[in-house]
Amino acid sequence: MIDLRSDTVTKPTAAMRRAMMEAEVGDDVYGEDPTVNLVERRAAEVTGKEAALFVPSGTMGNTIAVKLHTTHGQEVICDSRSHVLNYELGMISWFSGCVPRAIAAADGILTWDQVRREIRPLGPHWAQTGLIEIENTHNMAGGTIYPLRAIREICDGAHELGLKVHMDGARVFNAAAAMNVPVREIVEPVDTVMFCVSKALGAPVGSLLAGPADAIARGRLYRKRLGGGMRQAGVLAAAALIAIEETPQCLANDHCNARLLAEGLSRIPGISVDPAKVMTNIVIFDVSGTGMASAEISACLKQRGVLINGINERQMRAVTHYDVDRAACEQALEELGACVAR
Ligand code: TLP
Repeated sequence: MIDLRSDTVTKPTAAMRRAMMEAEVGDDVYGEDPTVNLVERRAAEVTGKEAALFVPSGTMGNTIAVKLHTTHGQEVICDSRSHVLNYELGMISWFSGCVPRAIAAADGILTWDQVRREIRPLGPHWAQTGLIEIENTHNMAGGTIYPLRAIREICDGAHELGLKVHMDGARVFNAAAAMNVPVREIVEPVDTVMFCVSKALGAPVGSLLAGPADAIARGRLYRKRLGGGMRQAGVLAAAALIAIEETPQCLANDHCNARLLAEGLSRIPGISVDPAKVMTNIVIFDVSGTGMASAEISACLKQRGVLINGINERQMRAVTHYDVDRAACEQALEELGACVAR
């Protein structure tokens, strides 16, 4: 199967499997797992933050971040297609008791001007703004990247008003590879950042939440409350370390393959996508011109050995990663062409 459903499907590399086998471990709830401690230190270093927390998933990392920065009954400003709003089972409300204040941003990229207009004080009718959340790269907008200036402006504006900014940087390493700047430079202005090692970086499990030491110490308690005390998690942290050190160099290749896919897709009648907008490893394309629903196309592709999911009736998402090479992308295009031509 050529699996383009997500970069979450990547299998651990041989180096990761070796490191997992040889990992030194201890009970991380006691803070005694040396490999977890190492990955947390390394994550703090690469993000330029004081401390980091190893969590089982991106969802848990975002959930803890929202909880750290807000109190019950506040609003969280985010983009209308953001992962925190649409794909985390309402955790903003369920765990933190907050209401999302969604802004429909072009390409998923918020600007300070848009954010500024939605900030509310506590009033007779309003819930106070508690946090601003930005997603970089933006998944459902097609792996789009925040310009450094936009991040800086949002953070400067927010900080002046005493507000915090959390970055869902599940794929911030993809942004760094595409922009050719270090991750720490991208995340420098934000208060906290979550990044996933389990996506394009290829580790089997895990994400890291980085930020100020006192916030991360409080986050550790929320992680335990959420059932995220993982004990001998060094076996996972070992793979995470390899993911952080070794995979970033390979991401440019995934981005080339995504561009190749987008260019091929744009030549298939009935499919529309702008290849120039594909900056990283995610391609969102519109199939409405084919007269087929995305579910029909998915089903046809599956029979032909290709997995690509719809994100709604008209749009589909293909995500490149190290387990799908250029030839496989070309094959996927051929099968897609055949499906829609029927
Ligand atoms: N994204 C998954 C699905 O949940 C959609 C995917 O296949 O892309 N932030 C962003 C931007 C994400 O894309 C994801 C996962 C998460 C957070 C959550 O990470 P996990 O799945 O580890 O909870």
